Amino acid sequence: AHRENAQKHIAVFAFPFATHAVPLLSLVRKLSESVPDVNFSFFNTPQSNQSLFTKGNGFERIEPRSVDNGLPEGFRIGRNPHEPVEYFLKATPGNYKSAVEESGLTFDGLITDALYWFAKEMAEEMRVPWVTYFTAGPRPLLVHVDTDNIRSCMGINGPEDETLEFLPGFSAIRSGDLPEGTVSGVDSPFATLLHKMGQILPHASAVAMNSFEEIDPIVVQALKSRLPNLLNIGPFILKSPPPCGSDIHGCLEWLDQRPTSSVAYISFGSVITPSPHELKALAEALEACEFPFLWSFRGNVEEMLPEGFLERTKEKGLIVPWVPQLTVLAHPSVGVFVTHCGWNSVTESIIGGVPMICRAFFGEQKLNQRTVEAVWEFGVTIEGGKFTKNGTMKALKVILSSEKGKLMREKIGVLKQLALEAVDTDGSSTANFNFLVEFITKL
Ligand code: U2F
Repeated sequence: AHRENAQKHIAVFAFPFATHAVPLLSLVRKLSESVPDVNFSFFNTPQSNQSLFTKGNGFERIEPRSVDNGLPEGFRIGRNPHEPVEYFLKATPGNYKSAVEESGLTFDGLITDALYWFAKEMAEEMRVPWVTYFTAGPRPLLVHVDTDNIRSCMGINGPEDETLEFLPGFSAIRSGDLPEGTVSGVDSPFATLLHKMGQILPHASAVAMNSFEEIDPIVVQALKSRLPNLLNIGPFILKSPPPCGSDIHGCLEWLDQRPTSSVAYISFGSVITPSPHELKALAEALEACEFPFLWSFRGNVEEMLPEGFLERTKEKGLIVPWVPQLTVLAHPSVGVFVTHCGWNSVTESIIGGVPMICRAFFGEQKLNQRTVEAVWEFGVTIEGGKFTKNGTMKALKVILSSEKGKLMREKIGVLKQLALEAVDTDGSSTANFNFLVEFITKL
């Protein structure tokens, strides 16, 4: 699709939920800085685009364009955070097809969230290359690419404690740690989406991912043998931090006044709020032990936390609706991250060198949790998988005041160093990113 003397134009398809569109836009921003003669159309829901494109500069030559979100008229968000995703998937890929048609543009390339397996066929119709971006880590990607193999070795709905000895680097991973939809709940729309994605990704022109090769060498090697054009280009937040990191709630100043490695930082990402029961248990544990805490809390604090909790803990705790997480985790006062193990959070914890207390909820979070605990050994899974007062206190003590905790900090420090080296001038992620730039330049 080469056109002489005309600017090239690339279509980008974002997935508008959780922390998918943010890293994709960061990648596109960085590409637009590196390949100056290319325009990008960023196809996404109006809601997601609105939050992404109001936050600052650096967006020249990136045009936000709307796709239908598939929601029925008058839809109101209820308790189930997955409901809008299900509606959206019903409207996909039709919504992207009509948005591309309506734009009236001719494109020279397609970059999409890796979830969009249908983009392969669209790229073929458009006669352009298809580059995908996988926003989580290498382990879930290997699971998705090898789903048929895993199913034939383990069967469907088998015992949860069987380990995956047959998959490179997976001997400590149990069936129950796999993303739902791999060997149970295999008929759900999202499971089908991931399964198809795994089958089609080997045929993409390139699979970029927000990770670095040294993070998990055996798994990355296995992936490379299945995905010929795998490009680990992360942690991308180090290359292109999102322009929304201001500290309006004064967290950094508050952290400045706490001792080194003493603070528990708590956040459950952009989708999940734990049940009232678990929130109560977590709050009680924080109140009962001596450690200071910083909590990024979505929702009404007064209603959702125990009565009087705010007042009683005001000396040692700070609860705010949003923190600049990357900077917070890099602050020397933070000693532990209580996390749901979303990939961005795990990565940012590694960059900060902060051990984790893991309470995974859905998707690939359990796999991340198990990897943190049993492969990398710089974190613990909360006892019984859910917050209880005692279990939480125990985990906080292990990490913040035991020799084991110190060792975990040393171990995560090693990976932090490797992450920094990967994005350095002669690092592996830089080389992979340059390869991608060259690929886009030649379109
Ligand atoms: C989904 O994950 P989430 O969006 O729930 O969580 P993360 O991947 O951990 O990303 C949360 C991001 O929000 C930022 C934080 C992360 O970059 O720095 N943030 C912040 O800046 N301030 C706050 O107060 C709170 C959060 C999904 F659930 C996961 O399973 C996937 O791994 C993930 C990526 O695909 O998407």
